[in-house]
Amino acid sequence: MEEPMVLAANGAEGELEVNPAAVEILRGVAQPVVVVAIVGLYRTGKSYLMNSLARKQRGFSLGATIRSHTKGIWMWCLPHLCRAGHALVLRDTEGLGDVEKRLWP
Ligand SMILES: Nc1nc2c(ncn2[C@@H]2O[C@H](COP(=O)(O)OP(=O)(O)O)[C@@H](O)[C@H]2O)c(=O)[nH]1
Ligand SMILES: [Mg+2]
Repeated sequence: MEEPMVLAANGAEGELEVNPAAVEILRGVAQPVVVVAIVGLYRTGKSYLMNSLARKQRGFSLGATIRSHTKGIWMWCLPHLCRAGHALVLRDTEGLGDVEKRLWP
């Protein structure tokens, strides 16, 4: 994948919707997979760390303001950088503690 894509996000009614295109990509990975996922408070450098693990300057979108930036669950499938023949699946998640996020529809 050239860049990350959304794996799951809230739909109009607040329910979690899975992106079928992302599932297709995961189904197509034939190599053994190493998955690294991150969760935590928003604006704590999660997306930045995930880009660093991919050794990329860009990728998962970074927040430039105090607002929560990443929405839903994102994924990025790459060749593993040090384990030959393995795929690396990075998962970046929406930060916890966003005061603008509604808890109910
Ligand atoms: N200088 C520096 N900036 C960082 C670091 N980690 C994150 N940032 C910056 O902090 C802001 C929030 O980071 P982000 O990864 O979007 O946080 P997230 O909401 O947890 O995903 C962005 O502007 C990042 O560039 C770090 O280790 N060093
Ligand atoms: Mg983020």
